[in-house]
Amino acid sequence: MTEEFGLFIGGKWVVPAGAKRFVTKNPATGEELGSFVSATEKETTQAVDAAQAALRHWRELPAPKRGEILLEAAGIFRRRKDELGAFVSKEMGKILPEGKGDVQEAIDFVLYMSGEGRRLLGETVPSELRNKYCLTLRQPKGVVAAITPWNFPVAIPNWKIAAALIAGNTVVFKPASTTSRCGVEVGKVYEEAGLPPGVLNVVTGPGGSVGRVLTTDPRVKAVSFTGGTDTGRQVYRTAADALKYVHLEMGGKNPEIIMDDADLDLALDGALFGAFGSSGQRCTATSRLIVHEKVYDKFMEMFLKRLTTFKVGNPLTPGVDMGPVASADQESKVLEYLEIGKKEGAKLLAGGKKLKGGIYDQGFYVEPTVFEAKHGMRITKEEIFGPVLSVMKVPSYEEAIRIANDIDFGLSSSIYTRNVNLAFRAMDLLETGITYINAPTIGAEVQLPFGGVKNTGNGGREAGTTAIDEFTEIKTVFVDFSGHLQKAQIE
Ligand code: UN1
Repeated sequence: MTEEFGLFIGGKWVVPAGAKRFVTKNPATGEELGSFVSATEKETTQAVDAAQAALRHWRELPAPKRGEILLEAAGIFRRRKDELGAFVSKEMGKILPEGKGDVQEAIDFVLYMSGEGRRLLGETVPSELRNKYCLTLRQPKGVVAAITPWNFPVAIPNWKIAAALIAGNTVVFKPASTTSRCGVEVGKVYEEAGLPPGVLNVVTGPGGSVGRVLTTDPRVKAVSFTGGTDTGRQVYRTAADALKYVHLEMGGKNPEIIMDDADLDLALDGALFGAFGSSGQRCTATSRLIVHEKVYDKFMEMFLKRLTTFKVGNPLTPGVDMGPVASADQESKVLEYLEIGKKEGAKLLAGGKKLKGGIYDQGFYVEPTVFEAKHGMRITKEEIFGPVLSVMKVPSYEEAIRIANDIDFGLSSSIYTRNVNLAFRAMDLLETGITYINAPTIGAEVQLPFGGVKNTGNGGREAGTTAIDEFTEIKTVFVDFSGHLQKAQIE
């Protein structure tokens, strides 16, 4: 019997009368993982009511006390790491070490934010007048919405939730429908940690109803969204009418450049992990490999040889390198791109098909695929979000940088070279929010800002020192203790 879950509103798990339901399924086996309420606009509004009602008390609780609750939550995530990691793997298909890594990333960030409760730094700045202080404070925005994707179903919600909470906001969290079980479990962790009722609300259901309320209700002051570019644009447009602050984290088409002086073994490990980790379903995934012509043949021979021992299978089975893609929708999108690649004349070097037979018939398994492509083909420009890598040969460093940048996205990039001058120039030249030197395009750490330029985002950065910027208003305060009227600017 599939376990049934409610909505977490005002500190209670509620099941509205006559609620419609949907189930999530393991993309490796088809096993059902839970049945969830498909929330309507009415219930989403109730969640906003609860968040609004909880705001005053929560924002007035001293930030270090809020931090103690986050510390508690981090401990619970740690205690439940293996179990939650398995939920991640079962619900979206990444292999177990990566499922646990997803939870670890949440733990890291929640811990980091719990300490932030003792900082939340403002500034003190000199005044142009005597006996006057000028300073800034950080204040919460109010009720904020967290709309999150299925590819990091524990980490990404926590990037938003923990940063919002430490700054004194209350949250309505809408997990991706595909990974509602992980979303509900995140809610349960905060409930167990002792978060007061209404401070975090979890609303499962479709973007149509839940997303509409979160982007239009005037009480929601900020919307933090991670997901596809089309949906992100729609969120931005809708929320613009109510002048909400919107933070968007969207797609990528991330290049790994391999120069002729690179350590090829290192570059190979990086390319495999970057391209096929989480079945390529990371915003940061390596989807383009740009290889210097002098090492191209040698590198590709090494790459294709390694790929023959690369194991695709059930993500819970030890030793498996890659699981299925996350859903039927993902599978059809990826398969469509495989056809597009073949039609536009890219040369298939490996993979290229849906996997069939045995356990593969129970799930959405696609072969790790490598195309030799020409820059400009659709497969080199559009985000596929699957295990599909386009490889391009270049004659020079300049051409590598040009191709890397000739793209609408700008999240992550990487270059393998031993030449320190080229590496440092690349840090400046590569048009992405994140650049790696001699490391793959994936694997950002939470204490550093995360985000991208171009169509990847709209200017903000999550995580790192910037994490709380998206969830705080800066209040400027002037304190005049001179006892008489002093006029700035006027002599
Ligand atoms: C994402 O794919 O949206 O840098 C997030 C990484 C991870 C986060 C990815 N730490 O690959």
